[in-house]
Amino acid sequence: SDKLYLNEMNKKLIIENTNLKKELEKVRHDVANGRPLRNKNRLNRATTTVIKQDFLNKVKNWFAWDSEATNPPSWPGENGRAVQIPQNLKEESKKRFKENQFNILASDMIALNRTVPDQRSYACKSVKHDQELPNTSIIIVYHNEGNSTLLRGLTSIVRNSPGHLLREIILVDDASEGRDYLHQALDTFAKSLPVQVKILRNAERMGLMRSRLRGAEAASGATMTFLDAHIEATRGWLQPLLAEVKRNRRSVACPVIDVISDETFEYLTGSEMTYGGFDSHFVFDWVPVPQRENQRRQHDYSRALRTPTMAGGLFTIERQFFYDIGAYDDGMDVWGAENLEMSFRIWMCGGELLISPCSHVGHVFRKQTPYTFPGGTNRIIFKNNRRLIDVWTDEYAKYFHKIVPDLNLVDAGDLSPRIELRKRLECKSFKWYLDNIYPEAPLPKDFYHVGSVQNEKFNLCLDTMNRKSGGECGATACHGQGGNQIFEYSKAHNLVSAGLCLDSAMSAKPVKLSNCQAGSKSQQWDYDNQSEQLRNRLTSECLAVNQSNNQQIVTAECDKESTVQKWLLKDPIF
Ligand code: UD2
Ligand code: MN
Repeated sequence: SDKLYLNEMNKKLIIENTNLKKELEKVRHDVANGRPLRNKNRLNRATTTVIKQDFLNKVKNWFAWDSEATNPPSWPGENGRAVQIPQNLKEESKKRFKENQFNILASDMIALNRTVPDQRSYACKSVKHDQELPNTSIIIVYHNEGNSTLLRGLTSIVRNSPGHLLREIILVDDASEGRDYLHQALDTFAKSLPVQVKILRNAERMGLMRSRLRGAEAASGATMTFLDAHIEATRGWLQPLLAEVKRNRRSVACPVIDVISDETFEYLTGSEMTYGGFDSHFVFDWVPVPQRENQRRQHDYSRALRTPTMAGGLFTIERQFFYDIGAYDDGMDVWGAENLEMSFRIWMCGGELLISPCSHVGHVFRKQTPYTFPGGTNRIIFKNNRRLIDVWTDEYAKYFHKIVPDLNLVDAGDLSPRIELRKRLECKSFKWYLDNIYPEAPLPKDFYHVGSVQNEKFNLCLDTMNRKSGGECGATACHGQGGNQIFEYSKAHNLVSAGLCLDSAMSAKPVKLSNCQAGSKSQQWDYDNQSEQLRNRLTSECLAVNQSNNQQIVTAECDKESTVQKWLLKDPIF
């Protein structure tokens, strides 16, 4: 029976090269020489001593999907721990980082079925889920994905999901290049899983949006769950997502996204106190969950958050509702903007977007994308953003085009199908979305003026110079192109640009850009129409061009005659 067992394992083994075959021969030899392998632990032990680490990894994979199997806690990465790269492999791991923009060597050292601590908070432990949940088709698209990350993701899904809820797993290979392991070896691995796996392979690069559309067409589950290809699902992750969709078929549910370190693959619990928003330049951002939302859910931290936006990669949606609400914009390419597009669409057209705090999935966050953007990164990202902005943001579209003038350099393609969709679904306005779903959005809402702030005499305009919080505000020749010269003069008397407030805590000093703080006097300015001065409420001094350094903005004792203190609010956008 040991031999049978070994044969059985042998069948499942993915043999990629003859070296591994030789190693397997060694194990066979050991068996023949009276070193029986009675069970899988025994096999693990035998293999640990007999064979090389890479072969051991293959052996581990045979059992990976078996949720009963656990690994010795000393194995690399177990219990979500960080992996230590041995000194002699450090060089190589650095060199190979760019293949995936994460440390694939660290990932390779971790068992496919590594344990990760249960991520659910105390509040979640007492939640009883409906036994009859809709099933789901998992859809994962990838272009040039790492091997062990993809396989560990699949393994974690199978191990942590009740089998009857997994209708199937659909993989869409978006024209990966080279990477032999994504072919026959992946097919073999997929067959070994106790769930149906369909692998679709794009003949040409379709980008993540159209790849997901292709995956969705092949799905047959009641719901669809989209995931990135470098994730780890954790205990109990699936049921809360399905429960939200069952409660309301127009709900789209995201898990909390935990962080898998791109360097060490340490598993770090994601925050349940942040949810999805966007920054002043309309890029997805995590933002703190406001008090109003915690009050709405009556401080029950097991209840879903109504999130303004989603990160984009991980969510469950009813299959029919996905189409009802407009699927994806198939005019978007490669990467970017589809997450906000879908978020706005869901809220504005009658759905709801949620984060289930009781569902946790880890994701390897990368600092850069490892893959190419055919046709140029900027062109693609600006195009996708135009398709988002021009269709969904009404009067704010003009504002975005002003603060990101490069948007006007690209052709957005034919928008009419999406505009048509918005009409057909009778979606609400973007203003409604801002007022009701995301009142904290870093966009001008209650203002006297949005445009440039100009000193006519010197032809200088306030300019953030693209500086971050803490940097000095500057002034440059008025160019009328918008961008960093767009300032909001708000009803709260703040001068705001790129989400930062003009701040003058000390008299006669350069004026800074700081994070806006409601009520902070150093950030409040009174505009006098007559004298055209901007007077700071803390110092009572006036905003002035620094005469010895034209690029700099200072405050000075107010003097109605002084030409450096005269400011006009010009070029209104709204
Ligand atoms: C985030 C989302 C991602 C997507 C993106 C915006 C999470 C965790 N991830 O970026 O899902 O919404 O924001 O567009 O929320 N891919 C292809 N073909 C391509 C390019 C990418 O199949 O041409 C795959 C890629 O291999 C990966 C997935 O699409 O599996 C997402 O790409 P990513 O991981 O580079 O995006 P990420 O996590 O930075
Ligand atoms: Mn990703």
